[in-house]
Amino acid sequence: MSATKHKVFDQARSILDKIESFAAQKQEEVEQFRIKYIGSKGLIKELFAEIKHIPPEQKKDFGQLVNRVKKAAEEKYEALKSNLSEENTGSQAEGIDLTLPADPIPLGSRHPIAIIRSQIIDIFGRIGFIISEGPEVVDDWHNFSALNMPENHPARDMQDTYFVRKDPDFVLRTHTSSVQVEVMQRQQPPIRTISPGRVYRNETISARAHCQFHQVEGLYVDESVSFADLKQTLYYFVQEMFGTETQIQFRPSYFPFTEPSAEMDISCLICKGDGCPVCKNTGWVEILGCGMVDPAVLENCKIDPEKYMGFAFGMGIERIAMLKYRINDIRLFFENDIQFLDQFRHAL
Ligand code: 2U9
Repeated sequence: MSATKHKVFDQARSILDKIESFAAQKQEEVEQFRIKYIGSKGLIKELFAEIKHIPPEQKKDFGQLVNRVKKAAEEKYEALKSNLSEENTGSQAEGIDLTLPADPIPLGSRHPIAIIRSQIIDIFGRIGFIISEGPEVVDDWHNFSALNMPENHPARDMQDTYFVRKDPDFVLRTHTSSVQVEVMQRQQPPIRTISPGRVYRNETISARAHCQFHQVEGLYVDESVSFADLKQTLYYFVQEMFGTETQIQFRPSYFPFTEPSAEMDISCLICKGDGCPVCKNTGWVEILGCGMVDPAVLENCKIDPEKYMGFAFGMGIERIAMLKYRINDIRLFFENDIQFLDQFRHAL
């Protein structure tokens, strides 16, 4: 093989290597590649021009090599072009106005139950109540027995309670009192705590009732706690939650875990007491239940009822939210309808 043959064959191979290892960051570099190799005055054109100087017996080999170089250059060029247009960089990107504002990312908003829950926690927090939380699956004793609901009590009825496991019984808590039972077991008075949380009851779902809802229960146990303390605490809550014009009234009631027990109404927010469909023309709307903790409950939780007494109350967060935001169907809270939820974007 002649020296000349070596030289042009080597040149062609070296060009092939360079083509294969070529990489481009910018569109201009791709264009430079095209001009250098594929263009009408490019290196591949020069290689083809060399063919006529190659001895006839080597023409076939050289021709095949040059065709390989040409094919490699064309393939590389196509690959470089599509890579860069995918990455959208270089001069092509210069056609894009990078100062344009980005598409807005839709932000979520707080759920009305979360908003009201925070407000309630805040209001009671200002007078020294701390938050207690606990599990949603609890044993029979924490949900019922400790709270003066012995085995055949109607509140334990299968209709109302979701059983998770039988014997020993575990249930989805029907109220957050189970959390406060645990607090009392752990800690001696003074106790001043609220327990917000989700509860479950086997109810037929309708505009007014759901099988899951949220409660806040409060508990205050100390050496000298009276019904007057309970009334004053709840009056403060109502003033903060519904405004200073709001009136309250108590009606006697019955709960197994409190004695005496009461339900508390507030003057109707809609008609201010004149009478309307929301208050069924009574001028009053019930918002919570309350009472003095039954001494038997204190005793069950190893707190001396001779030394200590307490008050407790419980309210449904959905009920408070429905009154505040004038919502007439409890199911809306659980449907995650964006149009419904979006209305509370500016609520807090
Ligand atoms: C302990 C002892 C007593 C909490 C109380 C109520 C009255 C009450 C209802 C309001 C609407 C439940 O969400 S609702 O359906 N609750 O009427 N709850 S007294 O009493 C307690 C709590 C804990 C240890």
